[in-house]
Amino acid sequence: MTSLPHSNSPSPHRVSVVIVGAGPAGLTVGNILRAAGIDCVVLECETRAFIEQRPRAGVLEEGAVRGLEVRGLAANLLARAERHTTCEFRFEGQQHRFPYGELTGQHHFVYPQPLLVTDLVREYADVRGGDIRFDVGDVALHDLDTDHPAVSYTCPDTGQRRLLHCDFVAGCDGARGVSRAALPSGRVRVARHDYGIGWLALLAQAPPSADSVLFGMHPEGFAGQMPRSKEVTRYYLQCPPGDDPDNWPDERVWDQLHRRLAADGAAPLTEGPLIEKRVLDMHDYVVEPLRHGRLFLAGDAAHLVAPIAAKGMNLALHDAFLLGDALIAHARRHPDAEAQLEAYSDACLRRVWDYQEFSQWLSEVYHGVAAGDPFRAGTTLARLRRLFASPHAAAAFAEQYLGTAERY
Ligand code: RFL
Repeated sequence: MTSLPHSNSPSPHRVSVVIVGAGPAGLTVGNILRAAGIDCVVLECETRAFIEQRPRAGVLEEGAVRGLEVRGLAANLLARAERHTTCEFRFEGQQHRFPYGELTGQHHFVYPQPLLVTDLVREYADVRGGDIRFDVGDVALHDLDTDHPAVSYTCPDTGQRRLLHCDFVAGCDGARGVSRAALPSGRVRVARHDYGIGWLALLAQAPPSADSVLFGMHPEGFAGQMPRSKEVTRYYLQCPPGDDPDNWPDERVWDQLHRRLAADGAAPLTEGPLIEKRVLDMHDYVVEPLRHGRLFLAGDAAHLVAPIAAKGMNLALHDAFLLGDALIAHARRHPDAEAQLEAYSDACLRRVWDYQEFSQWLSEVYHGVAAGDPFRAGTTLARLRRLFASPHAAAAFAEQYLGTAERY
């Protein structure tokens, strides 16, 4: 946090809420506030075209989609997303279909994150008339532990510093933003976990090779397939952390995908041009608490979950629903408003920790066979077999995979 700068804008502007970051979390908070008639500004350091094309997530839990739907934010998603009720584990050369939809009565929606972001920007800016400023520079947060915080930034057109006074700041600027860094050390705890594993994240311009998510547990490393659309499929290959994507020419990628996802009776993979190839180091963090004074963190700014269990965007949306509702209660002077704001952090963190634990459990399932340790390989295969031998184990997995527990 920095001290308040002198603004060279003609008149410092005042709004109720400044939202830093136009990802799923920030745009959802913005839409919720606009629908309630609360004035807010979204500050985004990238251009609109960039954020509407940035490829990332695709798997959404039914609960997150219903949360968007009741807020009028899911029309396109519900019309276009594919529904998934089954995933498939491949290990020891065999296919094992896992019908989690039957076990939970719910399903996943598969809808690429750039489409969701496009929908949310359009609804916020073009339909609900929200103020969003793209391509801003050097966002800085000020006076967060007073009741008159402010946010400054550099205007892309004039190069001048602008200052926005507000009642609250929503820090929704993802894993590399400035909001988390504005938290005073000593007042918050950041818990970290490093899996010591890398994933080569790939996007292939090709239809999915199977109609469900595939998890391949292989002695040479994990491989996964996540359908994104009829034209584009995401694949993952376990690799050393920090590996260079240049070590993975296309022929090596397809060779390893074929080997690691091979199973008796499985259709061959459908190859296509690889349009994204990047190495992700698998690590997590959780900030506690998610509030400092008038700053509330939401989404990846507050907690990063390695994409092992496809949970990050789901958590970001869950935070956004709670934060949006709490800020509305405050703006409407609801008697419970302060309690709702106070409860925000704990309510989010219970689900965050549950999902982190599930990701850690699933990481061992994915990677144990390739750990080079026969003991870990043995226990990993026992875990996998248990999913298909024990209805209780299967039900527990399905509940965690879809996030359907009654309480967190
Ligand atoms: P985002 O999406 O990162 O948005 C943050 C926004 O803030 C902007 N920003 C700033 N703006 C102003 N000033 C600054 N100083 C700023 N710094 C940053 C950024 O440009 C950006 O627009 O965070 P948010 O909203 O919290 O959303 C989180 C999700 O994006 C993330 O959790 C998911 O993508 C994770 N994830 C998945 N989650 C799922 O639930 N299901 C999945 O299937 C899934 N697959 C994935 C994933 C993440 C992946 N990668 C790339 C790590 C697959 C992959 C490969």
